[in-house]
Amino acid sequence: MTDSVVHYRLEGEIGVVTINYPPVNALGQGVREGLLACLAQGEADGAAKALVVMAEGRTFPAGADIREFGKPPAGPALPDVIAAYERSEKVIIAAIHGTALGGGLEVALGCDYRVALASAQVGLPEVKLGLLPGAGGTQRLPRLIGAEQALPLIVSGNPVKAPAALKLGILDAVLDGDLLQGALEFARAKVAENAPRRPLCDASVAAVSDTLFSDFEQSIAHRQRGFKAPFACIEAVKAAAELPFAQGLEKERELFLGLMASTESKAQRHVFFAEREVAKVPGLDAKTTQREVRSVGIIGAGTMGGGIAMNFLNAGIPVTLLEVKDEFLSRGVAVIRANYEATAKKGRLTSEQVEQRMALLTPSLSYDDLAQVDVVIEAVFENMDIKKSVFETLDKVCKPGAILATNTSTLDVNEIANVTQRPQDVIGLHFFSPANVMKLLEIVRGEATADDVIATTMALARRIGKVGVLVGVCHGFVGNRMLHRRQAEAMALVKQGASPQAVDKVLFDLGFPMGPFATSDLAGLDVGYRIREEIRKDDPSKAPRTWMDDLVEKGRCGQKTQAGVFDYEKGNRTPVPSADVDAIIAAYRATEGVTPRAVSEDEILERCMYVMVNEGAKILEEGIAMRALDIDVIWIYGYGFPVYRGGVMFWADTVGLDKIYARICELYQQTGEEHWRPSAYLKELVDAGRGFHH
Ligand code: TC6
Repeated sequence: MTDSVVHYRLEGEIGVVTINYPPVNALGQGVREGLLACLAQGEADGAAKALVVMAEGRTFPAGADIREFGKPPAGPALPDVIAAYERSEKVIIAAIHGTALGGGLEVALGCDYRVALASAQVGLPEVKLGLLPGAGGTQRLPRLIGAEQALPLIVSGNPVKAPAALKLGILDAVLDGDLLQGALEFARAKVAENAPRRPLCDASVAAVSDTLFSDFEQSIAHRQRGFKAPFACIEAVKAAAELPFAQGLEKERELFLGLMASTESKAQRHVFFAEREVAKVPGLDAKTTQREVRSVGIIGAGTMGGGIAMNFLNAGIPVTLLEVKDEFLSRGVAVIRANYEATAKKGRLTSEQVEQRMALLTPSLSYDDLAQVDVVIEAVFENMDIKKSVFETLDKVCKPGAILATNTSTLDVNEIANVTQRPQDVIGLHFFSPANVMKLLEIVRGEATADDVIATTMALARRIGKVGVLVGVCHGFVGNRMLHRRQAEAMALVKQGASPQAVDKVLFDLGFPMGPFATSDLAGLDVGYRIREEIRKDDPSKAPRTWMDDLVEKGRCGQKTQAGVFDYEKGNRTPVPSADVDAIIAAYRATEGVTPRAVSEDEILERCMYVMVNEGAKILEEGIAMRALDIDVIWIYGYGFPVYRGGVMFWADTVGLDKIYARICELYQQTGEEHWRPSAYLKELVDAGRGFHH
């Protein structure tokens, strides 16, 4: 095994250690063993005056092998491997290409010099897995570039490109052309000038201001609420600044082991793999052909259509944007331009890039302009009759093989597909608002949707920077179907006696960016009101009146009217509890004959969350989502569920499915409500003593 993953050879007077462990040369046990063995070979090789460490394939090691985490450790440990390189008598040069991340960069920090191709990136992203760089990174990087520069790199986990890393002092040279030749040349020059070894363990950290660490902690406190790792990273870098190297390493290890055992890190590691796993659709593989996508048509230039269009323009894909009236079209195009110009003002786009993107946009008032596009996405009003008529027209004008997608958030994709003569080409692409920002894309497979249409849209999602999750057809699909259950429970809790702010606080404290009612205020209360009014016209019993209807009828439509479930000061998005709303709710309770009671925080948490877990289990039972991890990814990227809790279903496993199931049964008995009918799949898991994620 050792022989196959790390090799040693002599190139003139330089010994070269090469790692070859696809796909990303992760520092698994075999690689660690190989690195030690090859170091010993290089040290013993009298002809080798210096050593170069590099990797074959895509990249210099992209980190420790995450698949080994949580398993019994198998030696040699990475910190020991790095220490051996650092102690070597020979000058060692790390030659980097691709992404030297985490343990990969830590290996390079154990070398005396670091060179990289201009296209390479380096970084310590462990914090994104709920960890810290636990192989000496928090001690060596501050010794190399100073604590002030090391802190943001370690705490954000964001990689830097080679030219920036050179400026920071992480790299000693940026190379063009062939990496091996460049690294050999660099090594020979070091040998010729008798360059010294430069072990970072012998260096000290440049002095820092007294308040550096406390200021930094304060600066991230709001953004990193609920996360453990960023704060542990700061503590570890502080140890580097204050303690001798060996003691600093001990502190780093202690913090690292604490994080490794934490639920937060387990959750973040689950999300890392889940995010990659969602792209793998059982039944489809590399052999499934894909249709070519060179252009896209979008119907509807409103907020949603415009946002969807921006995704494709950003990815360099031409868009034809269709509207029924010139006035709507001009407004939609102007909003897109204004969005880009606002980004340019913040320095995140050049004005040339703005123009390049706008040049890819063709506004149109005629369906005929969609005749040659490869994909059409309909983003018109959420009404079945309107959608059907759009698809009837698309069926007539679009070329054979064009993918016809609907952005519906609730309607039956099969019913829409069946108005065309080509239901195999129809699919749902459910973007989340704001569509140019939110990373989630629910890809809704209809009964007849062809495999290559699924494969093409999954790949297209990735191309436009979205996380695409394949789901089946049902009202609200996965995300909104679960959300509707939570919203109904939140409303019921208020009806029974909880205040809206108490409900919001519990979910905010769980880690959501905002509570359900603040979210409703942001979206606008009138949207749901109009839908409920439509339903009531047909059958009032299908949408019983709630206290939220009373708010809307009193002109409280949410943030846009500075009054919704909460009050808002002009220009301030902070929700403020409202005495008027309390009175409206009290009057509503009185009409409904409800005597308010005290509702505990535990009850709020259980009812709002367990109802989603039960619905999620039913969604799995019905095959609407393929795996629990798909639901987790949907909640993280579509609804701001805290990453450090791993998604709704992962969270449920950490609470214990037996506990959740027992409470669901109790609530079903008490209320008889359909949404509390326990999921058969959930029961099956509980009986088998398993979790959603085994
Ligand atoms: C660390 O280093 C701690 C050190 C202290 C120790 C004491 N391990 O993302 P892709 C797999 S913590 C195992 O699709 P890309 C990935 O699952 C680590 N597997 O490719 C996927 O497998 P699949 C710090 C890994 O080109 C395949 O490789 N490092 C690892 O879009 C391809 O991945 C990080 O956090 C790994 N470390 O992006 C870096 N990395 O094909 C994590 C990847 O079976 N990695 N795989 O699904 C990345 O950020 C990206 O993978 C990338 C490549 C930028 C390297």
